[in-house]
Amino acid sequence: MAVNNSDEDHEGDSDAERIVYEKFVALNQNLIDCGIHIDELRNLTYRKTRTKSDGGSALLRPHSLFILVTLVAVACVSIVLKIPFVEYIVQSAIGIRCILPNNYFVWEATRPITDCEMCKDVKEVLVFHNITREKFKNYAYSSRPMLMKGAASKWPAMRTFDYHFLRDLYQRIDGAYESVEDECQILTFKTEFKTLEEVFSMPESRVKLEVGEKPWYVGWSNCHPEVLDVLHQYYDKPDFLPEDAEHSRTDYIFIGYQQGAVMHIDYVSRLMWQAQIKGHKTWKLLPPPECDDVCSPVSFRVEPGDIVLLDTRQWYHDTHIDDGEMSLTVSSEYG
Ligand SMILES: O=C(O)CCC(=O)C(=O)O
Ligand SMILES: [Fe+2]
Repeated sequence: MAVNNSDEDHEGDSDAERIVYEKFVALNQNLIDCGIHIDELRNLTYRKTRTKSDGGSALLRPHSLFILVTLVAVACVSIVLKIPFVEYIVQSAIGIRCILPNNYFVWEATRPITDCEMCKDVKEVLVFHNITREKFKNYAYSSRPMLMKGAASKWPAMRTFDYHFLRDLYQRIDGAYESVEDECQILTFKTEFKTLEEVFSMPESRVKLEVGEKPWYVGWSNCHPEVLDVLHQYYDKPDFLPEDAEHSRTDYIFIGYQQGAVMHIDYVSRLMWQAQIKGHKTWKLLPPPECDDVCSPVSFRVEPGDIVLLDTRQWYHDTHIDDGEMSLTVSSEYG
């Protein structure tokens, strides 16, 4: 398929080409909003011209590599020197989790080509009620998005966790804030926050998103042992997961309003489970671009008490919270 040189030059494209182009723009909208030109993204991520039989990782063409190396260098220097504009672009562009391996550009340019079998027949999320470990065994390690209705509804966290509970926890445990900066990670999406301490210092009117206040949505990993000990008094890993599954030692919390996470995939080593503690959230999933021809987007809404299982390494995902509600989730990885 021919690659156009500019955003505007699309006359003569077939419908299929236009759809692919629009999808590409949608996937990368947050980067485009940050001023990254569509051609730079396309050089890094566009892989329609490759066939599956190429195998191996994606675009390691010389000019892509040059742009990639330059972007990574700029990212590192800007973070070290704290150059605000570039830092902002880089932070907005980071998919999720660790900066370097997880830098959106790096991950996009080096991730392996997906085997589209993983999404070929998936038209919707697979919903289970009262799932048992025995029944789950057959699905446990598939890339099929799954929704376990009400599986967390009896967790004490459902009655206890909120912004103030988490704030008090972080304020009273020595070294808790520092642990997020030094060993864990915070994802601040479209907000101006830089640290968890700033998130927990916003005025009450913004916590409640009163009229005139700016929406906010953040996520962070919890890796301080005392913080984890307290959190785990209120929930445990879902009981339907296989007994011999490996679990991540850090748990994530995502909290906030309106647009949740922007469209991204994750650089992680395992599958993800996420329990919806508060609020209703809609997940939008897109197959990787190389599977556009055979796979479809999937969307579903979760309620408090539901647990989502998702291969966030393969499915692009974004989230949106119902208007006027605060969403709060806990999540972790298993594999
Ligand atoms: O909960 C969200 O809004 C996004 C979570 C996410 O991106 C993840 O767990 O990988
Ligand atoms: Fe994610």
